[in-house]
Amino acid sequence: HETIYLEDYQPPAWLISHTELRFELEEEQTLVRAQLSVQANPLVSDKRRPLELFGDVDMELCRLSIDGEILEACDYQRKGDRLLIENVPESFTLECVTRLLPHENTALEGLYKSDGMFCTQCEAEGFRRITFFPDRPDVMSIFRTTLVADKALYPVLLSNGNPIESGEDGEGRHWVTWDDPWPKPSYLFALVAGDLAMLEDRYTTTSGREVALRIYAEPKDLDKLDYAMQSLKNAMRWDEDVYGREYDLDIYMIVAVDFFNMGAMENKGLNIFNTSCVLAHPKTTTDQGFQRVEGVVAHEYFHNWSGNRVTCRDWFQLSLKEGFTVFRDAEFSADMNSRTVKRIEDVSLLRTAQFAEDAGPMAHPVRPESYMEISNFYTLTVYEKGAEVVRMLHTLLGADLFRKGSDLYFERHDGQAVTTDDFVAAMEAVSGRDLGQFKRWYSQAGTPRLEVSDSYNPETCEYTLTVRQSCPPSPGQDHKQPYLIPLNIGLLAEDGQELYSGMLELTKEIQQFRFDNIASRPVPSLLRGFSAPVKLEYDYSDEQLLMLLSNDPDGFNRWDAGQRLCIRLLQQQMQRYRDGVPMTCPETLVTAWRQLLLDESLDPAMVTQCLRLPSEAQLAELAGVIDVAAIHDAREFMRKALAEALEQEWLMAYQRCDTGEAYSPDAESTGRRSLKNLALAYLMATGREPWLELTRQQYEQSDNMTDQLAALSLVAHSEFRETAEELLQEFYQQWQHESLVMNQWLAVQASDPTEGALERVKELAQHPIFDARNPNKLRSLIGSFCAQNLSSFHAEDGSGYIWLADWILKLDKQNPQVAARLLTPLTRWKRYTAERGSLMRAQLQRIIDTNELSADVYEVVSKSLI
Ligand code: HT7
Ligand code: ZN
Repeated sequence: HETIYLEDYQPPAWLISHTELRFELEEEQTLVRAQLSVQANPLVSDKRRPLELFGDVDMELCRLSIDGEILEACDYQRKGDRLLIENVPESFTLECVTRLLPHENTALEGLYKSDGMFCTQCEAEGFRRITFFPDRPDVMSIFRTTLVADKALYPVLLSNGNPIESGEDGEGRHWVTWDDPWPKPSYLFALVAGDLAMLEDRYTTTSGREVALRIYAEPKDLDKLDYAMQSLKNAMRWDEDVYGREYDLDIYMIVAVDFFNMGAMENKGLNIFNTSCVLAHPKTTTDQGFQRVEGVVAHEYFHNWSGNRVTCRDWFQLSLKEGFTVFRDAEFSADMNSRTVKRIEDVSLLRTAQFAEDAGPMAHPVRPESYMEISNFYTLTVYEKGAEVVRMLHTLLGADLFRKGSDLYFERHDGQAVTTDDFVAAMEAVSGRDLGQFKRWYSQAGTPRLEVSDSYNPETCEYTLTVRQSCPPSPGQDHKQPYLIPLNIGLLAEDGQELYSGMLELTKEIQQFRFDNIASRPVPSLLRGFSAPVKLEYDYSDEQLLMLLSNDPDGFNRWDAGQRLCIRLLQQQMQRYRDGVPMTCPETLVTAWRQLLLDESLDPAMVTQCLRLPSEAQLAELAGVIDVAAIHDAREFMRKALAEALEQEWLMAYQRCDTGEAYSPDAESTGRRSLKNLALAYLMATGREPWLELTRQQYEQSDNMTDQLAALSLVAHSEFRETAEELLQEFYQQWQHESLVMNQWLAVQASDPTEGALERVKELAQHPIFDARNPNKLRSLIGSFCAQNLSSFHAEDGSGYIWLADWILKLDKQNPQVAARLLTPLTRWKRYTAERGSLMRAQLQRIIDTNELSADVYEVVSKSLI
């Protein structure tokens, strides 16, 4: 398997001004005729470079011609996935006919079938499974596409842009031609053909363009499209208000498909969505599901500018579009809901999963330097850390200059394929700042560490903060240069009064900051709002953390103070567990939590965040050596202790939040439901029968999936095994025809940590509802077991590891992208205790010893074994 390097980038020698495609879609095969208008790139001086096209090794080439002259096999060379033609004229028409077998395409890249409908996925390199083409993002072309198919089976025929012509051929087949006036890279091409229902609405842009909004799905799901439509309209308005960006075509389409490798895809004018990210109905979708739909619909819409109008020069620049677009969608969601809660959720994900990635064998910079398979780099680092990098620019420049910078970036580069350096250059131009040091965030991997200490002189009233920054080595990068880090802080008096707030800019390895006229020793509130993606250490006392938890004006840091305290207490219990000493839950924590629970003036969504113990995954990320049993038992002990100590208060909170109002997915109702269900979870943690009854009652009486699923999962994970079986069976009977609800049913069971988990997931893999070709089903069963059920996956005998490796070997032949992603938990073997680590390593070795692994799986396994 070949490695591609950023430093080897060469501009394309040949450009394609226009691409005309004709698809003859049939049940047994699809014929694709592509006509490319090819011109030599005037900016490339070496005129002898051959025309380089990419095409999948297994794709059947039926005909190739230049200006009507058929090329014989000796006129070109096929080397792996490349096709080279030497001595071509300065400008010519290339015609190419390929034969595809979409019904056999289980990898879900290129043209494939999802539940009987044809659809495509071309990012990153799927277009080369459709036809031979310079399938690289810096070759942008104007596409015209004709789809021909049986009219009864596929009444709806869609592609990018606007429909310009259609007709019938008299033999039950019909055709539609679509024209997209905007030049685009091949990864943004899309088509859909199927028997689809549609929800239609309209939107008028600020400048008066009338846009038809159409969301397509299978007819049974037509009643689940309203929320996505409302989210789309909100996103369109927001992008006009906040970034001055308008939509640029007459139609915007979204299609929901059940077989999809990721969340959604921003194809120009024709987004294709995983059903899990677009369908929403109170009866079948949880609050979390509603929020995901809102966020993903906005994310894909925002790509129309950050990604489509201005795209990436090469795939090393992926974060140019993804980091920026995640930042944009996070700000949108923050504006639509609670800003602090959104920030807490995003930072929690970063601290658990992205920090773990940064510390693992696949660690890479936000702008990677090399890859074997680009699909492996659609990572939390590129997306979430990339968004944090953009957020830091926003923090350093302030909102106004940042907006000027983004305006300049879009104006300078509209219609171009550019780099992260171009993005930063626009920010430099508007601010007059040199951001050279800042760019290390793009080129250096690993999570920086900030060690903060302080001193106070009561005589001079001077307070000094000393900050030392460092960054651990990562693959291929032993030494890191200091970063430019915006550190937002506040200084609080003992009584909680704020004495100072502002931003410090760190540029050196060690730096001191002096604050004058500070009347008494303050408590520092550090890294407010998580102003940089770092690990910050400061030796807080328990009392200081409790003070910050009740008084910090920064909501994020109030939550963070509580989390720091819980983490410290949990780590102490883990040590007690290992020492064989009884665990304890300090009264100070109980008192602080009681205050939070009883204070009716607080936002229930914030209270929920504060009263949630750090997850097992986060405790694992923080551990030097991961001891799964100690983490699980210490956390369970604390959960039960807090449940029992505050039983009355949990019940009061439950009753207060159980308002009986009709379901609405708005932020306030969502917040109330989150506290209600958290309270119920703690009541269930006491193990007492009355709460089982209350949970069962909620299960039976709720009018929405949030409350029903919360109740189901609490019973299913409890020691009340008989009721668990009964409710799981009842739930299955009720929802067996709703595929997305069945995914939740699988996930609830796969994440059940009680005895016999592996046997249960093995049985579920045989259940008729499970379909191993569907990535959502695989993620619900295998993904949930390996990532959410740590004590079962890491069973002492290694049985969880063997089960996962068996699946990887099977899936690699079928869907390499999904196989490589599911593999992640095994790659972290170095972090675990020696016995577990060697059992995990043995399974990685077993996988790599197998012949003919895909590049996707080979890259992940080989890098993990180094
Ligand atoms: N830009 C989209 C990426 C994507 C993708 C990548 C690899 C394989 C399948 C895929 N489906 C979608 C998603 C996004 O960030 O908007
Ligand atoms: Zn994206």
